[in-house]
Formats: sequence, structure tokens, C-alpha cells
Amino acid sequence: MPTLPAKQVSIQDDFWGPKLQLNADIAIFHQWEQLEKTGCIENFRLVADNKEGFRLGFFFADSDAFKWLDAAARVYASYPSEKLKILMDDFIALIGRTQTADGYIYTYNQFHFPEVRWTNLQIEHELYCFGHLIEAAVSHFGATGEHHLLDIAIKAADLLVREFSSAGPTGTPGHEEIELALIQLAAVTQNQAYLDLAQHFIERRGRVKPFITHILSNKSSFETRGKEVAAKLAEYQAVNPEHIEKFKLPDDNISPKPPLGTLRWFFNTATGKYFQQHKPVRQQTVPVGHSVRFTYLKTAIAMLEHANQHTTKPANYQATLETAWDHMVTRRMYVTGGIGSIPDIEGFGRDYELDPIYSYSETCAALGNIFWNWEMTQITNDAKYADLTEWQFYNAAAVGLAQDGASYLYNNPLTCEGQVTRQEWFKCPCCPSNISRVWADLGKYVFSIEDSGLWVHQYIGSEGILGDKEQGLGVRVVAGLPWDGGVKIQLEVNEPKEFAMNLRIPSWCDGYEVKVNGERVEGGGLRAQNFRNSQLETASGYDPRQSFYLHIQRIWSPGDVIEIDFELGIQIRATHPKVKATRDQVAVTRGPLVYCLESVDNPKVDIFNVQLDPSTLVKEFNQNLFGGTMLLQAQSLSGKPLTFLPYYLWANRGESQMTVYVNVES
Ligand code: FUB
Ligand code: ZN
Repeated sequence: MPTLPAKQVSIQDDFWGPKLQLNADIAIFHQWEQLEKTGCIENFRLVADNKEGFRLGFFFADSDAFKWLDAAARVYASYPSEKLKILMDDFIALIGRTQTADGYIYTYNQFHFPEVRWTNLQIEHELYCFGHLIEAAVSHFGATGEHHLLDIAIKAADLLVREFSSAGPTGTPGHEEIELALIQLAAVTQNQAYLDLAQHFIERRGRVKPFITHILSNKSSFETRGKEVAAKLAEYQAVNPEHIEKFKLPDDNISPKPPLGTLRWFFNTATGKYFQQHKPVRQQTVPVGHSVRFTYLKTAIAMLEHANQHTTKPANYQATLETAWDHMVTRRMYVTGGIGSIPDIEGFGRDYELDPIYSYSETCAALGNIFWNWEMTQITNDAKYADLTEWQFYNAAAVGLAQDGASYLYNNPLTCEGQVTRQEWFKCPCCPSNISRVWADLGKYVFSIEDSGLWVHQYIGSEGILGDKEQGLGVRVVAGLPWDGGVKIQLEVNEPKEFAMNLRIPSWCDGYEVKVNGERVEGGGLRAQNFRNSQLETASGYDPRQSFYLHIQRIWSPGDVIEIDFELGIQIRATHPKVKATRDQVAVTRGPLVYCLESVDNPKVDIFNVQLDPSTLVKEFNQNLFGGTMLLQAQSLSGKPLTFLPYYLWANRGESQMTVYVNVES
């Protein structure tokens, strides 16, 4: 199903509008400052300009700079600013100077091991960095129409085509990203070689036998190189302590870890599961390993499926993708839509292993999941994917960016007894620019259009230009979500036209009414009575499979108006009985929002031990909190007042304790 570029959809929404503005005004500039402050950009200058200094940061630090550029370009598409343009242009020139004549760019090797390339592909992230460079170039070209970054990316991609087109299974990356980037580049350049290489990388996964030997040799070389760098660093630091001090990296993020984490990490890496290298991709129907990598791989596979769908060589990945998605949603996903319950591997645990305190739910994993769900929406037209996308927008992803636009959460627990707080930056700053690029792209996820009709996936206040002047198709959505379920959709057509409007009915609504020009449409109404019972089929109690598209086929005329009223009830979601950690506990949700108890709102309550009386839950809009927020008020069984806050808002008022899960009487 064809989609609309984000810049053809202008977001005019009371909830999302200010977030996008904050992203453009504060977040993107804050991130650049942090990249400068921690030496990430300086690393390029050391290589490009032979500047005096020492390369710092993780081996994959280049990716954070490229991801920033990707985010900046997407922000620029809707919020053009001279200041941002200058930053982008200067950095692009620096990237151009850093790249070698044959297209290589990876400052870790260029600075520390100039003669070495493509070593430790499983552990070090050369191809991952190339992928983020290419994605940035595609975004930059889309936003500005300028070629200079695209040319750099093409040169880099051509190098990969030369080096990897005939590589075997060991020539696959340990952190997926390059695959989806090459598919994007193929779409922009119409160069089949990039698509073929992406497919090659995907198809060659999981075929190294035995993987353990391969990973051990990668590990040993990685460690030897790491020691060499550390020794050189110590030497440099002894003479130039001020350089190291100047670019000092912040502390790592903190996350409570379950027992046996190291052992589980060992088994995950030794079997290849951590890298999704344990089986050929068609057989990978169970979500395993590092969850960001998992979602990037699935995104790339779905993109490939989409790219080849109407050709003579369809890739036939759809069944695998659907089975894996179903497994994730029914057994390995938290109620927030977050994934990853084993911090030691930043990834998936066993089925129903969803302890809220160990929830890693990395912001990037939620974003990767959004990428995947978007691709699935396009290849299937099934509403469950857009439903999960919406849920992740409001919960697992939104929690990652603070209300001030300048601090972040990396891992996202569902129960926090302390320690986890927002930070202005991280030693591994992969999440901040990732969330910025997705927010900047929000418009892309709202509609899609095909000959037979228009699809409304998200109810976000917006205006979409769906056709050219001659076709004259435009759409305007006014929506009150997440606080209010009223939606108004106005169609701009030049003349009467027959097509279908496909409106997503969210899984979270108990009932809905749809009217066209004031007249009630058949098919609107209360849901089946057993709707709630089906929640038991998912581990989390959230079930996106309850969502569907309501199709309204008719002749649409200029000025036609659709009104939808979604019932936004307060819902109690118990986890599946097999989720041991949250027995006799529930999560409280309303509409697309998951709620939590935060200590700052409940100073006199032991939030981890209090017993909720669910029958007392009522909504209460607080005009003064975070610019206006719907709270939920309730009482404990012993009559203590309880205040629930939307989960995405927690940790915005200093260090606190928080829980999504609250005790109820069994
Ligand atoms: O390794 C690169 C990125 O850093 C991953 O996607 C994140 O999980 C973090 O480990
Ligand atoms: Zn991240």
C-alpha cells in the first residue's frame, strides 16, 4: 500500500504538535551539543583533518553522529531552520573529508587501525555505522533535494557491493541495520545492486556452522584490539590528561538485573541467538536475542517482502514475519509495548518472562518495533500492526524523551524502586536521536493511499495532501486523543468520487460510533461481549489483534465529514497467569495510554504494596500538570487516595519510584 512522505502530512495536534516542536527547537540541538561535548564529532576531525587528539567513545560511536544527521534532516523537512542547515552542512563536509577515496568510513579503524577493515563483523559495528550513514543520506536527500550526502552514501554502498556481494555467511553483520538502509537507498537510486546486497545479507544469516567457533574468534580479536586501544589511550592520557577530561563520557545507564545474567548472555551469544544468527531467517519465528537487532532485521525482511511483493520474484517472508510477530505480542511483550526483559543481553527472555522490574524495553527497541509494524501494515493491510504502532507511540517510545526535550530514558522499567532516572546523555547514546527521527517522521504513519481508497491508521490531528491538484484529494483530521475519543475527518475532493475510507478501530476502545455527514454508519457499535476475555491470550493483557479497519465504500463528495466517537474507558489489564512476576497485580490503562503510580504523586503511599480498589477509578483532567494531563484517581482497599499518571510522563520530576503494576485482591 503506497505511503505518504512525512512532509506531505502536516501535524496539527494538541498532543503531538508540542512534542514535535520541542523536538525541533530543543532536542535536536541538545543532541548535537552532547555529540560535540563527548568527542563523537571530534573523532571525525581527528581522522579527516589530522587534528591532534585521541579517538574516544564506543567503536560504533560514528553511528550516533549519523543517526543525529538522519534525525536533523527529518526535522528540517518540516521545521526548516538556518541554524540546523548550517550544522548539517558543516557535518556533511566533515564526513566527506573523513571518507576514503574508495568509500570507506569508520573512524574506529581509521584512527586506531588504519590498515584494517571488516574484522569482527559480529561484534564491532562497521556495517551498522555504514547503515546509519546511508539512512541519513536518504533522509537528507528527501528533505533538501541536495546530493552531497547522497553521493557519499552511494560511494560507501558501492564499496559494500564490491566487498560483500559474494561474501559467505561470515560476511554478515552482528548488528542489523545495513540491510534496511540499503533497501531505502535502492528505492531512491533505483539501483538493484543495493537491494540484492540487502537480500544477500539477510539470506546469509544463520548459516555459519558452528557459530561458536566464529564468535569466539571474533571475540578474541575484538579483545586484543580493545586492549591495544586501551594501552594507547593510557599512554596518551598520561601526556594529555586535559583532552580526555574535556570529552569525558557520562556514566552508563543503570538497570537492575535478574540472576544468572552473565550465563544467559554467554548462551545467547554462543548459540548466535543474540545476533539472530542461530538459524536462516525463514526459520526465525521466535523473537530471540538483542531486541533492537531483532526489530531491525524484521523491518528489513518486511521491507524486502514489500519491495518484491508485486514482482516476479516475491521473497515469501510474510508467514515467518507474521508468526514471529504473533509470538512476540502473545508471549514476549510488556503491556507498554516494550520488549526485552533480560538487561544483560538487552533482549528477549523466555515466554512469559516479563518481570516489570527487569524490563529493559530499550527506547530503540520500541522504535525498531514501530519500523517493523509500519512495514507490516503496508504488506498486509491488517489493523493490528497500526494498533501496536499507536500503543508504542504513546507508551514504550514516548517515555524515552523527557518533557524538557533534553533528557532521556534508555531502558524502561515498568517498576522502578530508584536508580533509573533521565539523563542528559549516555555512554551509549543510541536512543536520543532515534526517538527524534521518529517524532520528526510522525506524519508518515497517519495515512496511506491506494487506488481503492484511503487508510487512516492513526488519529492524530493533521492535514494530508494525498493527490496532486488534478486529483484534488486532501484530508483533514481533528482528534482529541489521547484524552478524548472524538475524531472528525474532513475530505477535500474536487468532485464526487467513489472509493473506500478504511478507518482503524483501535483494540482499546469498548465501543464506537461512526457518522458520515451526521448519519450513523452501519458497523459502528459495541464490541463483542467476550472481547475482554481474549486478553488472556496475550502475556500482557494488551491485544492489538482486536483492532480492525472499518471500510466505508461510497461516493465521496467535496466537504464530506466523518465523525467518530471512540469510547475511552478505563481498563484493568491482568497479565496471563503464566507471567509469574505480576500475579495478583494489574495494569491500568485508558484509551491508548498505560498508567502508573509514581511516588511524587503518592507521597504517603507505599506504591509497591498498596491494594487498589479498581471500582473506585475515575478520570480527572489536571490542567496544570505538564500542560494538561488526564490523571486517574482511585482509592486503595483501605481508603487511601491513589493518583495514576500516564506512564510516558514518569521520571520528569526528579528521582522517584514508580510502578505500572499494582496489587489487587485475588
Ligand atoms: O549497539 C548499538 C546500539 O547500542 C544498540 O542498538 C543498542 O541496544 C545499544 O547497545
Ligand atoms: Zn537505544
